[in-house]
Amino acid sequence: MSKRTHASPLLIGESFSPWTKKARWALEQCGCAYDYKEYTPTLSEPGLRWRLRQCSGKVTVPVLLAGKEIIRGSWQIARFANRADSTGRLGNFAKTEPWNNLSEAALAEGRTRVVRCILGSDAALEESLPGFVPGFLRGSLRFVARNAVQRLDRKYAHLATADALLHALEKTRERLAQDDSDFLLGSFSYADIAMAVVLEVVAPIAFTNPPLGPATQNCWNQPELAREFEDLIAWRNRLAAADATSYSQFKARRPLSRG
Ligand SMILES: N[C@@H](CCC(=O)N[C@@H](CS)C(=O)NCC(=O)O)C(=O)O
Repeated sequence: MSKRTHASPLLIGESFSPWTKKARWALEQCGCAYDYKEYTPTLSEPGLRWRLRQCSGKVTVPVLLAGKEIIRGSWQIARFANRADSTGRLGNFAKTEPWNNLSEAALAEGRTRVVRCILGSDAALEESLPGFVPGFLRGSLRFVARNAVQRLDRKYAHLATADALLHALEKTRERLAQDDSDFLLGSFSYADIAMAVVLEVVAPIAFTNPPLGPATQNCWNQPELAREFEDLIAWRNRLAAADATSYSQFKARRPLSRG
């Protein structure tokens, strides 16, 4: 992460969430210093509503609080970061937008897969309880976790469309092969971030704090898709392994295979 200062904007996010990963990656690529606060679904919601002065309607993270400005969502945060960087490191956002749309659709399908997998696993439900819940209580509090995860399912399932994930991966492969380049738009841009993060719902490598339990990690992995798109996994790994195109959640995982 970039060096923190007292006046740094505050990013509120979930370290396991691909949308938070997109926002952090974008901010760091642009050299924007930020403080980070982890959001716990359901438990952190009242605090977030208070910060946003929003008592009704949906709230989601990531959110960036920059002075009096509230920047909601990974796309707007990335635009904010790109504006703050005189070199426009993240590229032309008009050209990037179709890639971000593909990424959003793929991640929506990916999230619904993960959420449904957690709902089908007692172990993953127990792992999703907050860290302060002692082990011996987890089984009996599973119903609390199930209610919270069902709530997330209801909140987001309408965004998921079948095959959006497959479609996004195929388009990425096609484009990378076309130009025989590691960058979707010729040089590193937010399009690469948006599509590389899609692989975090197929074979995640970003460091997550608090760490995910083994049953939950299992739900974030799609071994069949990972096998089918191992060329894209290798591409994402190359971006993550190179200083010029990486960010803190990848660097924390090093050494990372370049293959
Ligand atoms: N389009 C938004 C999507 C953000 C989003 O879907 N956030 C989810 C991540 S799973 C969230 O806030 N979940 C926690 C909750 O709804 O309580 C973005 O780009 O940031």
